[in-house]
Amino acid sequence: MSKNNKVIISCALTGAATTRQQCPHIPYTPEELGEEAKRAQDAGASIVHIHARENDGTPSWRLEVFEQIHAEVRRHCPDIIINYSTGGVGIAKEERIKHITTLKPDMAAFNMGSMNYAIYSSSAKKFYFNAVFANPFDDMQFFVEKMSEAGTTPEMECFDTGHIRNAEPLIDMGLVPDNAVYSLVMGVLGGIPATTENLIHQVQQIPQGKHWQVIGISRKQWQLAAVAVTMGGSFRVGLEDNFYLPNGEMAKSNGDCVEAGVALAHMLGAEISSIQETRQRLGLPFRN
Ligand code: KMH
Ligand code: ZN
Repeated sequence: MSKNNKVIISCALTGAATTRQQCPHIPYTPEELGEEAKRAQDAGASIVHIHARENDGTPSWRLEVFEQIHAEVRRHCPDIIINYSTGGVGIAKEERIKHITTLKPDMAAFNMGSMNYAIYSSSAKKFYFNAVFANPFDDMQFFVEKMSEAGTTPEMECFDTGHIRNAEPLIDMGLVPDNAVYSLVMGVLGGIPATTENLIHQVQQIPQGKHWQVIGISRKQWQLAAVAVTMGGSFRVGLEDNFYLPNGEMAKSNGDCVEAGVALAHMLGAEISSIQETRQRLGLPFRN
């Protein structure tokens, strides 16, 4: 594998939909997020993707909480690439963007279309979560314009094939910067299933030369990460998307998740991109 094609590992530290009843190691507070960012960085992650929570774990959009998170992550990890969530169900778009316009992070998740978004248990025969994740084009245009004003690079989260295509009109309008990253989210109920064939199909839809990563939900993440590495792509790990290590044990920290990702990439003969290398490759000079 050539040196300029090193694997970029992102780590999604916490998410918003899961709780410590499911995994006791999920970070909630700004202090915990700072410590977990450090564990992820020390293990080899160059990007951390972060949602805010209140101290009891409920999702938060309060600017004060994001400010505390920003300070804690920067205290532990002075130059790691910070990527904040903008995804929320039933939350006004202005609320979902104000931490971006204020804190101007390196990157932000840019959700590329509307969909059903559900978690279903076949043993309980019921949905644990069942919502419409609404991202109409007007809202997408609003989000990408606000990111552009903030100088924040969009990480385009594509949950299905149509979402990759949804980038086209926005690119045509000149709203998407050249260094925007394609994230292929796979395995959300309501989006594309997490299979190797589907990942190959998704990658074929991406314009030549664009950087991409796969975001596999649940334990399928490891198989998809391996396929991504062999195709020259990158991947995301972390407790937002998957609690389990390849051997089936629950991860005890985001550092464990990144460590397993690094081992997987090394096993396939790939090298891991450092923070500086990732900043250079994605055109993300240090700002704050
Ligand atoms: N939980 C991911 C599949 C966002 O944060 O804006 C979706 C996500 C979107 O990461
Ligand atoms: Zn997220």
